[in-house]
Amino acid sequence: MALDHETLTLLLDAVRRFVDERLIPAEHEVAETGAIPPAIVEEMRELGLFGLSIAPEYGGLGLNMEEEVQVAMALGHTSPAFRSLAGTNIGIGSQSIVMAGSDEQRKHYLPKLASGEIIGSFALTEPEAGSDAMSLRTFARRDGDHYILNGTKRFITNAPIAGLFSVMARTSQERKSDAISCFLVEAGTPGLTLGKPDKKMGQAGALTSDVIFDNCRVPASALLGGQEGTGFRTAMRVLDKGRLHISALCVGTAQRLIADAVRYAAERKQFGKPIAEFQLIQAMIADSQAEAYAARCMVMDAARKRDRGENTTLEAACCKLYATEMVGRVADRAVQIHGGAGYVSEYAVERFYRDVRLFRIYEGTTQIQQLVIARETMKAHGY
Ligand code: COS
Repeated sequence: MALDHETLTLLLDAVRRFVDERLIPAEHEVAETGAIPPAIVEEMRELGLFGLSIAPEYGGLGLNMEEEVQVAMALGHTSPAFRSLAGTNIGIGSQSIVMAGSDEQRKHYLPKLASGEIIGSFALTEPEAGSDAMSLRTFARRDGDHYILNGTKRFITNAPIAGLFSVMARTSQERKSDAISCFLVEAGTPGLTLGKPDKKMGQAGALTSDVIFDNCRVPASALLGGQEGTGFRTAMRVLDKGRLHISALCVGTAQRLIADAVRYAAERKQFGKPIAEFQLIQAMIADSQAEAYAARCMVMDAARKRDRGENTTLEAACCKLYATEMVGRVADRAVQIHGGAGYVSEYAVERFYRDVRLFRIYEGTTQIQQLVIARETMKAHGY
């Protein structure tokens, strides 16, 4: 459902104001403490950020993709930790249920995810199954009216604070997509434990950990959509959408980094004038701006195509590949423009440089995007 123009403008203005007035001033504290202040979490709930992509009948804002990516771009202007908190409820932690849940599962979980009352988490990756998602080993054995889950999930975003996990597990040993099912497992279920929060290179305040299933018994009603064998394809569809959202986030972060770099270049004087007046600095600003604009155009185009109901597997992979690599280059140039100051933590560019490194890895590495793009392109040419 598309919002009317005025409502969308009001929403985007409110998010941009919230980012400028509340989130940017709290970035340093979040980086130092690794935690988002509870008052900010509450304000994020009130703004509706947890329910952006969930339909109004379940209490969400029901944004279409073109609208959602614009909000993601706005959120990209600040530390990714803030977006990450709501990000799983907007994306990978709720969309399995939106796309493939039963009516009952939707009615039960979506309102709580939309309001932010619970955090949703997506448990696909395992110690031995990263890019090769289909090789996952977590097994769900049917036992009467229950399933018993065993296995370990790794690097699971928001696991330490999640109330609900969408868990991809095998219901058969064969290597085929039909062998993988999705289960909705609530935190606190006996047999589900968490590892220690991971120590990461960046994105302090965004939490990840292992999720361990040791004879974890769940009712058969926890099977997503009540159907075995649809988990892998659902996970791929969820990731198609998630990759567009991450690409939008990268556009926003690039815009922030460009703004920081321009401000610094205007203030910093060398050889008797602001370094912004030197053409070699201007070249870095120009390349960053052109690339951020290209990524923005790609994301908006792909989002509109998705809203028309067309398949965007190819476009989402193109966006993820280009936008995440782009923001890596932009962050690198922003540090370069800051010179020595860019290498110390007094300036945000140092933190962003580490934060953005993750974008090229999670929700499918750059190399997986290349693989998907090549496959889809060859398919389109009848290969
Ligand atoms: N949408 C819907 N269905 C899809 C799909 C998509 N985007 N991509 C694949 N599928 C379906 C295929 O159509 C196929 O269905 P059938 O078995 O009915 O024919 C099935 O899923 C298996 O697909 P495929 O043969 O392409 O599987 P592969 O094992 O070759 O893996 C990749 C495909 C590499 C693309 C997949 O493993 C992947 O995306 N890996 C990265 C995982 C990832 O992003 N991890 C990040 C962690 S989550 S934050």
